[in-house]
Amino acid sequence: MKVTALAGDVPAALAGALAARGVDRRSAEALAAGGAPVALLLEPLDEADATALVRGAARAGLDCHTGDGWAVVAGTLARLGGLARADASSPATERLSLALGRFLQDVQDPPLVWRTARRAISLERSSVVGILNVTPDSFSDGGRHFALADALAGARAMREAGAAVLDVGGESTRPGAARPDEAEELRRVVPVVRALAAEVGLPVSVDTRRAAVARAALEAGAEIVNDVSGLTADPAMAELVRGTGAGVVIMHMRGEPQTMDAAAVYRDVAAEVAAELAERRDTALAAGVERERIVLDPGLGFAKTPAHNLRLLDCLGALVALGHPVMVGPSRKRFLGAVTGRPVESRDAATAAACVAARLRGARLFRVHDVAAAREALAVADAVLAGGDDPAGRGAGTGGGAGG
Ligand code: PMM
Repeated sequence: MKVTALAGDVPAALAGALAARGVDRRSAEALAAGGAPVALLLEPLDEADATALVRGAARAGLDCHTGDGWAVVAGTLARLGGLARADASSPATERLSLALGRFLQDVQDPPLVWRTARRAISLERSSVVGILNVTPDSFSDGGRHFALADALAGARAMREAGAAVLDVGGESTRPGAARPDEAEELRRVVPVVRALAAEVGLPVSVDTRRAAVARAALEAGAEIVNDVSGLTADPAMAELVRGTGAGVVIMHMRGEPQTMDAAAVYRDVAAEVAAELAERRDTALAAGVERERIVLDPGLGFAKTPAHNLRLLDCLGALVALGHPVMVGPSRKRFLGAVTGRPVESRDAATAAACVAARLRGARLFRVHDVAAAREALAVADAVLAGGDDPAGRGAGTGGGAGG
C-alpha cells in the first residue's frame, strides 16, 4: 500500500483526487468543501455552554480544548456543521447552534461582488486599488491646478496598469502626521474626485474619516468611502453610507493616527483585530448599511508593529471568515522596510510580494501605489488559485513548449 499526501488545505486537491477516481465532479467538490479544516475560538463561555460544547464536539468528532471562559474547537467544516445542527436539547446547545450557524453561513458563502453607490465590482479576480494621495507632501508645491493635472495623469496611468478602483485621500494618516482642517481636506479632495469620476471612468473611493468630506466626494462622483477609523471617528458616517448606498471599507485601527503606535499591544493580534472589526461591522449593519457594501481591512501599520503586520497577513483567514471581501494596504509600509532593509521609495517589489501572500490567504482587494507591479504579481496568484481555470478568461494555458 502506498500513502500519498494530498494538499490538505486546498479543497481542489481533494476534489481532484476523488473526481479522478470516478466520483462525479459536483459530489467531489461538495465533499472537498466539507473537508476544509477550521479552528474556532469561542469566548466568553459559561459553564453550561462549555459543557454543551465539550459533549457536542466529542459526538461530532471535533477536537475541543477548553479553559477559563473559552474554548477552541477544531476539525472539518462538515463536522462543525454537524455540531451546529445538534438538537436543541438545552438553551446552551441552542446558543451554540445559533453562533456556529451564523459563522458557517458567513464562511461558506464568500461574496464575489462589491456593491457601491453606482455599480457592482466583480471580485472574481484580485482587484487593485490605486492610491492617489492629494496631500502637499505627495504632490509637490505647485498650485491646485498643477495638483489636479498631476492627479489626472496619475489616475490614467493607473487605469492603463489595470487598477479597478482609485482611492483619493486628502489627509496623511502616517503615524504622528498633523491633520488638515475640514475646509482644507475638502479643497484638496473634491476637485480631484470630480475630475476623476468624469474623465477616468473607474470607480472612485474617498479615503476620509469626515462625513462632510465623504458627502461632498460622493456628490462629486465618488462611490466608495474608505474610512481608516472603521466608521468610528464621525458619528454621521454610518448614516451617510446607508443613505447613499456607497460601498464602504471598514478598516481596523486603535486610537488616532497621531497616537496609535502606543496602542499596538495585542496578546493574539489576528483574533483581536477580527473581533474588533466584527464589532464595527455589526455596528454598521445595525445602522442599516447593507452587508454586500462592506469590505473589511486589517489596517496594516495602524496600531501594529512590523511583527503584528506579518502575523496578520499570515492569519488573514480570521478576517476572511467574517464573510466580507478583505482589502489589504501593505504598500511601501514600514514593516516591508523592516523585512527587506529597503527605503520607502524602493518597496514596490516587496509590496507586490505582500499582496500575493495576502491573496493566498483570501484577500481580494489590494491598495497600492505601484499598480502595474501588484497587478502582474496578482495575475500569477490568481492563476495559481484558479488551478488553470483562469477567472479572467485570458487563457493562461495557451503557451506551449519548454518556455510556455
Ligand atoms: N493605509 C493608509 C491610508 N489609507 N486605507 C485602507 N483601507 N487601508 C490601508 O492600509 C490604508 C488606508 C496609509 O498609507 P498611505 O499613507 O500610503 O496612503
